[in-house]
Amino acid sequence: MDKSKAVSTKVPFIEENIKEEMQEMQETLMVYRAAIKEVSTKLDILDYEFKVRRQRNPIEYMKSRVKLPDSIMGKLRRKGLEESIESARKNLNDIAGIRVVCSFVSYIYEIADMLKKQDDITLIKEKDYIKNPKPNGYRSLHMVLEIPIFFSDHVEPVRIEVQIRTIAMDFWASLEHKLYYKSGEGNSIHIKNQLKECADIITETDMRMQSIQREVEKLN
Ligand code: 0O2
Repeated sequence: MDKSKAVSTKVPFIEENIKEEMQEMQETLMVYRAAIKEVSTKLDILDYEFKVRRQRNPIEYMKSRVKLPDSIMGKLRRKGLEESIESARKNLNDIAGIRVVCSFVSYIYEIADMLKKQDDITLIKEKDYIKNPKPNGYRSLHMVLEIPIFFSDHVEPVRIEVQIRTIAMDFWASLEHKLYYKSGEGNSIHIKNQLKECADIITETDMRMQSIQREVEKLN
């Protein structure tokens, strides 16, 4: 058999496959990046409206990300689901994510309610880890929203996870994520207890800050 011929037919086929997969990945990223832009703009407008009408900015800062392919595949594996782009789009709610960091706890609920009221947004799922904190002390309001994205030839409903928390909650979650969250089992009870103690102190501080804010508002 002429080996050079066998190679020359196989390589273009593999290249074609890789090209197709890369194109699919690019299109998936495009869809989720568009959803992030859309929801971030909504949040920016709400923050701006607060500033103009009520002279305060409820949002301190926002962070957004599209989940990395490794992390997507890891999550599908942990959930026992098929590891493919199609399965990720069907089964995962947090490929696109926005974290909204607010000054006070009351602002979290105000921002969440204003988003949920918008006609083009559908609330798919909500987890209130502020009213019901996780046993490790994690607090945050999570919402999975679905929003239509208008492309040149079709409209696509896209899910995005919005996590809303205070500066204090974000401080704790960011450090806990680095120290503990994903390494999990290997950590001792002593470390767990210390992190939980810090979460309790932070909750107490958030509550005091909220009551100071109410006092200041009354004075004004
Ligand atoms: P990463 O790296 O931050 O993206 P479900 O959507 O219901 O199938 P899921 O995704 O576990 O299940 O939902 P949940 O409970 O709403 O948590 C999703 C995200 O919240 C996590 O994403 C973290 O960002 C954050 N989170 C949840 N629990 C903790 C915690 O104990 N500590 C910290 N620091 N963050 C937490 P990922 O994909 O796990 O990770």
